[in-house]
Amino acid sequence: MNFRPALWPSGHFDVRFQRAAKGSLKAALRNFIGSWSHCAFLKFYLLALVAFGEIRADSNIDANQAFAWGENIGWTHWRPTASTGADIGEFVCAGFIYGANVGWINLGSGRPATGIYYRNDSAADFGVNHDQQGRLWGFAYGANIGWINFETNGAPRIDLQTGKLSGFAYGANVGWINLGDSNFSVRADSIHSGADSDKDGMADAWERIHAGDLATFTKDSDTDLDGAPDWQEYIADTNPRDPSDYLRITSYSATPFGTLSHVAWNSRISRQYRVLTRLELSPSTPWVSESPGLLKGNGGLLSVTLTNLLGTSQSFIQIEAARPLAR
Ligand SMILES: [Ca+2]
Ligand SMILES: [Ca+2]
Ligand SMILES: [Ca+2]
Repeated sequence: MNFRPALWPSGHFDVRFQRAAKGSLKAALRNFIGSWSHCAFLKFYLLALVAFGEIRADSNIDANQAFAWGENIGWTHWRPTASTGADIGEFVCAGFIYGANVGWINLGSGRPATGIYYRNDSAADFGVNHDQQGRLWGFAYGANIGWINFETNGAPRIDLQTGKLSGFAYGANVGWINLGDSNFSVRADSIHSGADSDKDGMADAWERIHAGDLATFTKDSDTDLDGAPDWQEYIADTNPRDPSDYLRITSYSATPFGTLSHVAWNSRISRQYRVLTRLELSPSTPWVSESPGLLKGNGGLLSVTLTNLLGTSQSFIQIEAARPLAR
């Protein structure tokens, strides 16, 4: 066996293993959008955003799947405009939801005081957090309706593969708000990594969780000397301070003549994986993505069975990790 960490373009990285073998709602929603989008309040609000320098990245909510439903408050729009709408991040959410009956609801500033998660212990540091694994928790706030709690009973989540939200948020003044079910859902097209202020390829929040600062990890550092640079450990969400934890193939087996090959590796719930193969390492032989494409991490060993290596004298297998819905 020959394990070789290797760089991979586009912010991914991989480990390689060399095998030596023989072998109806829509119209109503449009009307809703039309009814509020020209109101004076919205224009005033946008001007206020410009004046206070609060313009941020565009909302990552899909323009065609942007509504949640509250039995007591009707539809709420998670992307009232691209610049004001909700932003689902890897660590925190930000931006605004708008409901014709309840006004604006703030998901947070996008700048938690700790630089990681909102503490939700004061009006100066509130918002909805994301645990990197799909669970949403914390408080949103509407000036007209008070606090909206994203908590355990409502089980609010984002599906890391589809971007669809599900579960409920609860406000004492407005009751339950359904984020999505089999009939509709708010859906995010991407999940933002959050700030990378030192531009080293690692989300600042992840650096703070593992190092407590932004200075310890650099573009070239490998803090635990396990052969996987810190930035690669971020992409794979492995522990940059544990030399026994890095993305690697943990087992491989094949039937005679390569009829079936079985490969397994350690995975994280917060990440997705792709298996690629090639017969030669020459540039003219491209990596080929194996079915079924992106695989969801489960926190344990993931495995696939390959059937296309029959009769090859050698093949190379690569596991690629990626942040879910990365853009
Ligand atoms: Ca950083
Ligand atoms: Ca390392
Ligand atoms: Ca490590």
